[in-house]
Amino acid sequence: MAVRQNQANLTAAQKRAFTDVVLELKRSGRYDDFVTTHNAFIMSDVDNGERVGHRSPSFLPWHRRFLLEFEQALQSVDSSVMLPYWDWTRDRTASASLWGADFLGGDGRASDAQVTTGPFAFNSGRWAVNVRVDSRNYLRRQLGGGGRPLPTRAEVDSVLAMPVYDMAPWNSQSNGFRNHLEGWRGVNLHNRVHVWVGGQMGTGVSPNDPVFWLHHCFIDKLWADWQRLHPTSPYLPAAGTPDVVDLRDTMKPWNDITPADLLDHTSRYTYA
Ligand SMILES: [Cu+2]
Repeated sequence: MAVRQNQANLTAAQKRAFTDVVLELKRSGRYDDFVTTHNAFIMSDVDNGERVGHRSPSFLPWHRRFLLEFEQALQSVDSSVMLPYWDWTRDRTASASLWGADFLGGDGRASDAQVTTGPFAFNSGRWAVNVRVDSRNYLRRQLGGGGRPLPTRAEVDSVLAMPVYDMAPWNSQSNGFRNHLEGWRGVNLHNRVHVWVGGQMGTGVSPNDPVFWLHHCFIDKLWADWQRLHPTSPYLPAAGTPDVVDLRDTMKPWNDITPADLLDHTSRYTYA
């Protein structure tokens, strides 16, 4: 069975396999297609108009499908590779093994935030930032530079305790689980982690940093955890909502999959 593991438990060989496959997708050009797609949705998802990937109920199923597509791309290169997740409530400092030179590389340097260690450092010659919002073509990070620390387990648990999936107006103003997990309201989980990493992770082209996938894999796991805690709480809204993906509406850009198709992840993968 396909199991997504905590990144902290990966063997050296598993880390190597993951980074090698990510680098191969980058070399072939497929990686940057994912960055382009994510940025297009960040730019077009708006609170008072059509919204699909972010600031809306479909934030969670949209990213679940996006991660599945990326994971399938990884597996087309090496069928043994699964996405790992980063539990940032536990591995919450710049000295975590996640940021080792044998995995994602470390913090950016002081002068220009450029990552200079690990396989994704610009000076490795294999990781140029091509889909970008300014002229800087090197991966940047400023771990912890945003001021606030990473969310705590108690903050995560306070959000997991919320029994209603989402609420009108189904955007960044909403109460309910989805918007608290996404972070526009309340203690702020997902958004705060993007800011904590800094660099490209704080922008619409955030998938330029491979940690994007590990962060969203943990967000996806938290959705699964929430479902187990609230087995009778449905995805909302059910039907007839303008500009918003209802339970059985198809989602762009795929147009062949609905939130209802994605509620149960267990046929595709499980979490260790
Ligand atoms: Cu994100």
